[in-house]
Amino acid sequence: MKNPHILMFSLFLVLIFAYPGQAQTRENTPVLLENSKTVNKKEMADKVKDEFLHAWNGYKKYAWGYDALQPLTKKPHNWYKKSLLMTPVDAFDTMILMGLTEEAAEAKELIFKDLDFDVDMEAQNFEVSIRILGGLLSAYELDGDPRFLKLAEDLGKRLMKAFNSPTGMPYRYVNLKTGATSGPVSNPAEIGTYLVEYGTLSKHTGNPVYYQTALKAMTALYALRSPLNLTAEGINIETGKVTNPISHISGCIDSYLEYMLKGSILFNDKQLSDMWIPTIEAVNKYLADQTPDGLWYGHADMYTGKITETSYGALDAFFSGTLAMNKDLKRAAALQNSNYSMWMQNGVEPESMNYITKEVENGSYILRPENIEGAYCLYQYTHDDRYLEMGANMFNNLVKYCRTDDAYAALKDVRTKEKKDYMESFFFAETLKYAFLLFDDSGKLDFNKVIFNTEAHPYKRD
Ligand code: DMJ
Repeated sequence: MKNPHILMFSLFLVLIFAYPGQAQTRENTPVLLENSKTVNKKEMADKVKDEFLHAWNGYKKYAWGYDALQPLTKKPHNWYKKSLLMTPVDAFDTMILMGLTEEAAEAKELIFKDLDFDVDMEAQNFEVSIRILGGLLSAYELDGDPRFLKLAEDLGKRLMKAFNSPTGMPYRYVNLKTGATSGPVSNPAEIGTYLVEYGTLSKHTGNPVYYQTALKAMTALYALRSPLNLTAEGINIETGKVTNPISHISGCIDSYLEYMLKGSILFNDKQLSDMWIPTIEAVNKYLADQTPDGLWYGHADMYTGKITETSYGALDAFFSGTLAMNKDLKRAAALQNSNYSMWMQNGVEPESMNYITKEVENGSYILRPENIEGAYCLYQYTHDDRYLEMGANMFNNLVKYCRTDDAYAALKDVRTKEKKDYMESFFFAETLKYAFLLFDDSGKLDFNKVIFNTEAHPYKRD
């Protein structure tokens, strides 16, 4: 019998010469899709829209006017003492893009009737910015009603008080009425995820102060990088001291990186691209981890660059889209393959896992969007059908495991598929939007003409 290695090598050569284009574009991208079949885009777009309506009707029936629905107990839930209408504001632009005119009109009426920020309550600056300020701004751009901008500016002025600190970096919490702040120990995501919304607010109001405030916070944070150009996970915004020197692309740092690149593109700001270039170089040099089964990004000490934890999870999956936007399609494609394998290992992705041992570290799945977002972004740049297949397979599993009689529920653990009594507003804003846009051919939204905020609210690039 012939040496099996020689046989394999000959087969490889035959494949390369028979399909040269394919061999090149699929370099480093192992075939992961089993039972591959052509995706019917129209069917899938309709399915996503039906599932949006299913979840939205559950919210309407049991939680109308509240921030969110608890889908198992069918009880409404507010984040703070008064509702900020998290779900309707976050969901509004998805309805517009899906052509759900009636639902959008109902949500709009509720927003103008009930949304009021003059309330004596402390709110988390980051979450309210990306969901509420972010949602109101894209609602204004897509719908044109000036009341959306008025609400956005009122909220922007209140949130801006969070930036009254010795360094210009924001506190984590701000009282919407009094402007009192708290929470000086913060992280890059909560310090540096404002430029896209604040810049868009400046653009529409003609007042540059919002953009300047967000930029000042981001540059103050950037100045705290290590000599290797890595960013710390923990920062005290009053003293500028590093409180946790671990660096990664995961939650707590993720959207800071995202906004450095997106801000530089959306506002054509050279100061930001000058910060982005050394930052992404350091991320790829020290955090990227090419293992025998693919590309991952680990956690490292910001001073030595040594990997301390081989941990990766649902939030990290956003980075394939960022790499693609950075025109690094080779790494982007490799990372999206890893993202997809992480999703498929248990049928739904976990919050975090060890990418070497494949052990699940945190098994929950809270209806996060980043993996499907990655498939959407990669499809926009490559038009490669594999991303349609990835998206369809992930979405079908999401329906299979997270759908309830009245809505959708998070999972306590992806290994057992036991459900959890919560449905985040980003399920409407992001997960269902990216899934829909991946399959939608209506041309309502031109990917090349918008930048999405980190909550998937699109803003025009002109
Ligand atoms: C969203 O609120 C945003 O995408 C944020 O940047 C990260 N977490 C959630 C979704 O997972």
